[in-house]
Amino acid sequence: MQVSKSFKTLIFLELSIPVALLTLGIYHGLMQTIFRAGVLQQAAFAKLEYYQGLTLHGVINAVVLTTFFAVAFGHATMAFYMKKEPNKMIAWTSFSFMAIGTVLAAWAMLAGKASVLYTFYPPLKAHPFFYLGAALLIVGSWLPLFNWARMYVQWKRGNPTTKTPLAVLGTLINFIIWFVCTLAVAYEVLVLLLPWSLGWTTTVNVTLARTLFWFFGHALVYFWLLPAYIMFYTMLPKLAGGKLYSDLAGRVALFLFLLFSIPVGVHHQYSDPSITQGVKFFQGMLTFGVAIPSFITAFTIAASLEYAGRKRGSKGWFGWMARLPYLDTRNYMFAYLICGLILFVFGGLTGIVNASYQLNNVIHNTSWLPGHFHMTVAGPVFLGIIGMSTYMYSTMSGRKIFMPKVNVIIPYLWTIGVLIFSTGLMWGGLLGEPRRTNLGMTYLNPKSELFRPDWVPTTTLALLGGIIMFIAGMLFIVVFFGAMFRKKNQVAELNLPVSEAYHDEKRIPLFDQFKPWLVTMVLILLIAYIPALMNVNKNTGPNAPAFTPDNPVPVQIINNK
Ligand code: HAS
Repeated sequence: MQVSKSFKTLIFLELSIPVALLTLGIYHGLMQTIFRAGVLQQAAFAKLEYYQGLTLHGVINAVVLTTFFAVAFGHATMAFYMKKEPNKMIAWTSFSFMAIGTVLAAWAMLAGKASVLYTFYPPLKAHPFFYLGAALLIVGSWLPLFNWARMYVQWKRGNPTTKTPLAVLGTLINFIIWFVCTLAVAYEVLVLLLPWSLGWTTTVNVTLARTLFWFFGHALVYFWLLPAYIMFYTMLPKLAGGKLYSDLAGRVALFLFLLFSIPVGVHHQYSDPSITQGVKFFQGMLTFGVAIPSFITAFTIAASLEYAGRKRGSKGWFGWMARLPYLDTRNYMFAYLICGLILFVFGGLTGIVNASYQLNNVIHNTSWLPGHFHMTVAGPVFLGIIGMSTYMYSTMSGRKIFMPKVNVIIPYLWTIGVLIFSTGLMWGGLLGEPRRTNLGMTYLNPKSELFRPDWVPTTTLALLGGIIMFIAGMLFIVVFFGAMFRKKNQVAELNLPVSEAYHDEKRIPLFDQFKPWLVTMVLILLIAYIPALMNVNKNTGPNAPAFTPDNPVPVQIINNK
């Protein structure tokens, strides 16, 4: 499909700005492993402090990159399937909000005035520009939903009995989840944090802020994940040389995400004393519910891949696995997606460990956690994003891939890095190694009384994985920007791989409309969150003053000394 120059420029900016920032994000990832392995035994390196680097790492990689990509990919998907470009004025306004927000937050972090990590939990306090930046980024990313909803309604009027394309359904569901969950974080930022940061209030309600954050925070992970799921369902079977085993399974999975993505945030607060056990138990059960669409996906995609392998002439039960196009340089998206799936097997299983109230007591706030989430957000999510960014840039600009052989190796290198890295972190976590801690200052410094020799092998393993991931990440940046210097030598068009369905399944109206699902979603949300907020209201102690991450004394007392 041919698209206008303005639309192309918009997509290129939405892809390339976060990829440029990723250089900083990846660098700070490597620095984390170096600090934690005790190679550096100091609070800062190259004038960037440990927590400042960790904040830059989390915010750039997990918030900025993912949000810009979701919007760019959503624009491409909607335009491709609806055969119509979104309204450009709305799209550019959305981009401007997101870009200004990113600049404000980046300034605050680089100036060392917002070392509050990507969860920006109070009582850590940031400069007002950080909160304002976050709010602008979020509001900017809301606008496309209204744009696409209009396109969808118009399309549906002309095609009332045609099944909504799965990719369109996924995009709309993802941004509805995003809109609903960000309402809570918008309240947290605008009503609790910004006035506190501006000095209009002196203390903050930490428990309320955390509960509002996690109303948003777990749905956030599915906002990251769903673009990758759209790729798994609508592209991977085709890339593998087969068909999608069941289109209906994809629809069921997507609608289940709509129901269960948000009312599970309390599973991040199992250790918070203000929330009672009943609420924790209920949201814990719903957390097992949110794993169901991923199990559906695992079986559906495995069946699709098996079909592809058999079509390619495989024999026996597992022969199909060997027949897939793992190293085909022209079909490189397959490599990115299959590696993401392999990592997600482990990311998903560790998620189920986290979800169990009892097991969570063992791993909460240990390095097990980053072990889990690097096999999810740095697994299918990151690999889907970087593979698709290269693909979209190359096809829409008409430029060939730079270093195609390296391009197809990157996901495997990254996967090996993540597997080593996460093994180190999770093994360490089981030995009690804390997350978000500059271990080189104490526990990994042999001169310290607190030295823990049993954490040397685990952090060294994580360092090794971190170095491999860093190399793969930098190679991606070279491949992505390298394409910009190549001559245009192919047709420039918006063209996404489209998987055919294996079965000709009839359209079931329930799985092709939003209303019943939205009503159920709201009901479950109310049942899950009214008691949680009542708990917070009843059991929260006094508000807290501001702290910095490296000092147990409130900022005001330090400043008065
Ligand atoms: Fe999680 C904490 C539970 C999924 C990200 N999670 C986090 C944090 C992040 C994160 C960033 O219950 C840390 C937040 C912080 O900073 O404090 N998580 C889960 C559960 C799932 C889950 C039950 N998480 C994700 C995804 C993420 C993500 C997805 C990012 C994208 N997580 C938790 C809990 C905590 C938590 C607790 C809080 C812990 C605490 O104490 O703080 C589920 O959605 C997982 C379901 C997934 C599956 C896997 C299905 C497998 C598939 C692959 C199939 C492979 C094939 C290939 C077909 C059941 C689909 C075959 C081909 C061949 C060739 C073999």
